[in-house]
Amino acid sequence: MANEQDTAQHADAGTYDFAEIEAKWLPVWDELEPFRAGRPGDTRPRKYVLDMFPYPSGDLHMGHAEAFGFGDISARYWRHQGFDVLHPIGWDSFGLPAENAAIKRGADPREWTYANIEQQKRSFRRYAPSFDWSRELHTSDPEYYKWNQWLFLKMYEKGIAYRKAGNVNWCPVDQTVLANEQVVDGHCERCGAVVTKKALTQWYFRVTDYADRLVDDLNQLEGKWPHKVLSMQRNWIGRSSGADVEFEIEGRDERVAVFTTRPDTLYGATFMVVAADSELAAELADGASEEVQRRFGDYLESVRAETDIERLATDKPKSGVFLERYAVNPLNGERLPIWASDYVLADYGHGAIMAVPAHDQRDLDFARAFDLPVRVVVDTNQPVTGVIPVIPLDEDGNPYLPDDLPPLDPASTGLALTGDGRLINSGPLDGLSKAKAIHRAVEVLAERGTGRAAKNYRLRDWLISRQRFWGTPIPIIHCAECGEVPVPEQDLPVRLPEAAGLDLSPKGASPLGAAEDWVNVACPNCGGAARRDSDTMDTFVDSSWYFLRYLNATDDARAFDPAEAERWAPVDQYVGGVEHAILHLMYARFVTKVLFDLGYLGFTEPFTSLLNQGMVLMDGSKMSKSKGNLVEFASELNQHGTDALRVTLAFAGPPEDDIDWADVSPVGSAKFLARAWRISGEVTSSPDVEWKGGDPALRRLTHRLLADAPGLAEAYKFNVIVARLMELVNATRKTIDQGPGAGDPAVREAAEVTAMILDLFAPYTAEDMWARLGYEPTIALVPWRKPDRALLVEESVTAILQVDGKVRDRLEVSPRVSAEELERLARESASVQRAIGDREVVNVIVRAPKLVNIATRG
Ligand code: ANZ
Ligand code: ZN
Repeated sequence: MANEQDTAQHADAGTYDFAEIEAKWLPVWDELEPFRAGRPGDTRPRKYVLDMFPYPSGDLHMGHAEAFGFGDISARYWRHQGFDVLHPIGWDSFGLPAENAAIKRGADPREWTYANIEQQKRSFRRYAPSFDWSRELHTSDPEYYKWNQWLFLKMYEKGIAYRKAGNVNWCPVDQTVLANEQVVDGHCERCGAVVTKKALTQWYFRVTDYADRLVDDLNQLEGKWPHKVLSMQRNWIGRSSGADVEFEIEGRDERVAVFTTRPDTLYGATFMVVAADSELAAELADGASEEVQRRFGDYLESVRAETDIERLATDKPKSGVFLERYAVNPLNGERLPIWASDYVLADYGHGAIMAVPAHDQRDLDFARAFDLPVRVVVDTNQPVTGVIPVIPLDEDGNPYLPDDLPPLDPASTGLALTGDGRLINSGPLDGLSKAKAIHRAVEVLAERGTGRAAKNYRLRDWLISRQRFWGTPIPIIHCAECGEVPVPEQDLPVRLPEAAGLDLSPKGASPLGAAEDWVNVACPNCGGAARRDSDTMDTFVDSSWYFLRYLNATDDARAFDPAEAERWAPVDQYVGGVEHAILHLMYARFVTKVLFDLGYLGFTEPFTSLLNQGMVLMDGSKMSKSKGNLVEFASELNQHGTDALRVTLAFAGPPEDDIDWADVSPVGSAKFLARAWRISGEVTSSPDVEWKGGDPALRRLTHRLLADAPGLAEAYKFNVIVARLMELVNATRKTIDQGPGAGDPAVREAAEVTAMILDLFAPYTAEDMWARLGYEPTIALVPWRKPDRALLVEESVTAILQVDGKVRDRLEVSPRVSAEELERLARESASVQRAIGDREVVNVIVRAPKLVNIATRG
């Protein structure tokens, strides 16, 4: 690391002043616009590098600094690799937080939002990500949200957008509905309130029609998206395979279907359970005695008061009401009593289940609570090929032979048998394994016309309407005569009215409904008096396709240009927080598939590679004002400068890991930058110097970095590149001070390569170094130098192999050979083996790369 002495010794090289350098280069970049993508005639191959766009809730914070820093490393890297890189920026500027903040401060959400955008823009400018500013967009501009409305209408035409009444998630604090995805463990994602259910008519997008594709296409992303995100997406869609089984109900014409993943256990069904809050339960209760009707009514009321967390809690005692009705098992004709309970959910599968208490824990808990029969149909003590059964021991410690073992009894142990085994008590299924029995049961059901193979999904349709002001108005007009009438495309955008005069505070109905001048319109169809739909769209609609809008952000004739999409999209590198692992990514993937089906796109996945950065913490926890551990982006920037901040973030560790700001050293980064920068001022050789004569050791280091950095950058090992740059800078310093000196061509070469690679992390310093080395701006466009293969050949060192202190062999090895590797090589040496003979090795000392000494006895 640099020290005071360095500064003194090399005073002729100038003093590194980040503020001066920043002020010098910003205007130059503004003038030259080196980051403008897609200029006419540009024939470079293309890359699309995208950062998840920010939400303007105040100034940028350290999390932004990190995420946008990583995105910019990628963008700059590909530019040096000779690509025309599209790296745009915009704002996700609609949404509840802006509205709530506006309500709190009595301000207009519009003014509040745009003021924050301006603030963030100013900070971005200094931070200098290589954005193409000409494509800037704000989702709250009518020029943008017009196309949300267009997208909605396209989906409406196809039946993908639709309205239905149902029980929806309701946040009592924000007074608005929430999509399932916005309910986290039963709480509102935004404000943390416990989410309740409310019966409302709402707009939905039919994501469930795309469920299979949303799962299957994840295979395309394997290895390119974080594994964790892929599995979160899979779990969220929650596809399970099994069967729909139809049961006759005594005294009812229509059969009732249940979804089961275990049709093999049909002979073990001993009762049926319907969701207490389903229509079916109400209907079945209707036919029961008055006593039962009363008990059911009371029970239903208590179930409605429960949150989903309470309902699904496994540790809570089971509750339910026997409805005095019976179903008939389609395979064995058995009568099954029907119960209503809360543990079956109304909106999953068919809202009813066949209960198999011997093999399903929830059913077993229920059966034990209400004394219902338990019948084992899969003997998990009987071995099945490929499965090693757990063999218990008898009193004498001898293993039971599996054949001797009676099936375990869940009714007394309280533990359901979920494992594999042989079917028993199951007529035609007896003797089969679980997998075979599932298959056979489905065949039998199909033959009898009382069931079929089925898939089921946890995924629900996307609820997109919100009862709030600051969002995209839904382009539908409700007419008493004509019903739902889409706003004609030429009338788009449906602009938001002014906020002034409207009461924005949450009250369960959209504030837009009170904007009389706005809401009352003539029906586009019949001309009669009609009303606009007063709901606005979930802001995840805005962000589901914004990456396409960047391609021609100012085009007012269409949402995006399919030809440009063909040219640039899908996004090659997407960078953003893992908090968007489910919601945003799922919706963007869905909308991409919709646009593909509509013929606007030629691809089905929007983001080819995904990098999720970790969080920036302080003292081990998330930064927050209230905890008093907030590190302010602006003050860090003032104190250390953009480049030191960016280098610190990149150097802190793998980008996926969290960074604790307490553990890093922006001061150290600044010293490293100053050291690199000084070297560029000391170089005395001219730009046209012949490299060949330079110090070979330094040249080797330079070329090894040129060769390794691309692989490292593409594997997101940015911290390793920074470490290697530090190593190179130190070696260059040594060559100047203790070697051939500042005039050596290798010093110039190392300084130039340092500047070029440093541009990924410290663009100001790199640009200034480039100028000091005698070049014109901008360094961002300098092509990556080809490493000289001849310099990559590893030099080798001689390792001495000793046995009991006597030299027995010599080996040429890499200077970076590991101790393990060197020991292995030594033990493989024929001379060493001869020297050891049949003596016992008692100790091995390895001093890689130079020495191995093997001590023997015997
Ligand atoms: C009989 C059975 C026997 C089941 C057995 C499981 C084990 P996943 O994997 O989550 O899809 N189920 C079906 N609909 C339900 C609902 N609306 N509410 C609560 N539970 C429901 O789970 C499917 C299994 O969950 C189904 O398979 C059903 O129980 C239950 F040994 O049917 B099973
Ligand atoms: Zn009409």
